[in-house]
Amino acid sequence: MNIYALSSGRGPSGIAIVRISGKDTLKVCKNLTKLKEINSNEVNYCKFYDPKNDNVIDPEALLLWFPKPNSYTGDDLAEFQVHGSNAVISALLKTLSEQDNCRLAEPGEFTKIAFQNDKIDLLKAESIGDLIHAETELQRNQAVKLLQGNASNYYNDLREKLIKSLAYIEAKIDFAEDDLPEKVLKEVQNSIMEIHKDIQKIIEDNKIGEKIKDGFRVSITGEVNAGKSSLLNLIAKRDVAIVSDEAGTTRDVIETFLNIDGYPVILADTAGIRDTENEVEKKGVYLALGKSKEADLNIVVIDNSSNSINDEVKKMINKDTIVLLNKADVQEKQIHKFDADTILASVKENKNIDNLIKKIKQKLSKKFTFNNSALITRERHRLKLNECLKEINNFLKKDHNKDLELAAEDLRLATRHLGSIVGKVDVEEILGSIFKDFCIGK
Ligand SMILES: Nc1nc2c(ncn2[C@@H]2O[C@H](COP(=O)(O)OP(=O)(O)O)[C@@H](O)[C@H]2O)c(=O)[nH]1
Ligand SMILES: [Mg+2]
Repeated sequence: MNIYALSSGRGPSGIAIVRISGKDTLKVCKNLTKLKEINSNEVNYCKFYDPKNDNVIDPEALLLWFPKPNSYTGDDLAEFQVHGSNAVISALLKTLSEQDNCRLAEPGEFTKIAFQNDKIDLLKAESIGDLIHAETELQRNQAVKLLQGNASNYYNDLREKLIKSLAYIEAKIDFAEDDLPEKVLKEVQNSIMEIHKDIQKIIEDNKIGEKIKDGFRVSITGEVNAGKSSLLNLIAKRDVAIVSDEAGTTRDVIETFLNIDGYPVILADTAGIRDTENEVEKKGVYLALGKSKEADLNIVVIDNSSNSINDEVKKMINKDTIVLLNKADVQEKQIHKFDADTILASVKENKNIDNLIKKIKQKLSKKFTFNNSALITRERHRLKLNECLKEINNFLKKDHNKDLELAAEDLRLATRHLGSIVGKVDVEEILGSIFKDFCIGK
């Protein structure tokens, strides 16, 4: 079967790219362009026709032809660059659908085939997905590093060390009678303990890789009518939340994804904290407290022009929070003091909000070390590493003079878990879940 899809975004655009991959690619190309000769790995200037009736679909187009195995998928592959109108794209896709053995690709199918043809490993496949979805500089940088293979190399090295240790142990089992020096076993144990330490270190990374991929959670909480929703709208540069001088307007949690100076942030506006008899608002307050608990950073907004502060809100303030004393346009003197980073500002007049943004970045970068080598970017990796650690622990607990064979099995399982991160073994079950998040055409 040959697969095809629009690989660029939906039109209208200057140029659209349609891809086809499979063993009949060249035949289809010739059929649609009427070219006798198609040069590989070169730009072929051409027209696209509907071979059914010889109607021209696009009179000025380009065709790139990559014979296997030197293509993205590892199979024969071609890319058509046509004018990016919806009508041209539709006509071309329809014509392709009428060719023998051609069907529309599933999401991520080109990349899945690349993986199956050993062009890329699983981590690379995932990082291609991350690069396509990257919205901020941090996300792009992380995806680029993964795509260049730094995590793959790291895991492969660890895995090879495990395999080497396993080989020694197997030799010891097979040649029990012979004189393998005692110190070999000791060395194996030391090496495994090193690996254990390395993996432990990767796991204790404060989830930085996942945070960069999915966004840091920043929650806006505080008193009613303090200007929380106004703040969200100002930072988001659009009206996401309803602003009103009626207290208790916001009840649901309103989240918006933002690029704050390169940092991917999911900013949440929540209901103001106060005692209320209204059932719906009560639920809102409950949700707000939950959000602030799970947030990576809390911004507590307080009306600087009001004299008293709600006790519940006071309790939310600590060294990890940022206090935004709002409405400085009404009261320019700071009348409340806190043992926390405090910014006196006016959302209404957009005064000092730039300092709030700086503070948000500062707090996040202090809490999370951006050491540029995040290795875990998905829960999948974390699960596998934990399983690997479990097996290593089982190995280390055993009496190697007695239970060497059972211990070897622990190591084998540990190796398998580590390998499945990169995609060395047992991958079928995880394939589906990885590639389904891709777009069609990639
Ligand atoms: N004077 C002044 N009013 C503000 C400021 N920020 C928000 N407000 C007003 O305060 C009221 C409550 O704002 P809102 O954003 O809905 O507060 P929330 O209940 O905390 O979400 C609205 O009438 C806003 O226009 C500010 O910096 N200065
Ligand atoms: Mg509100």
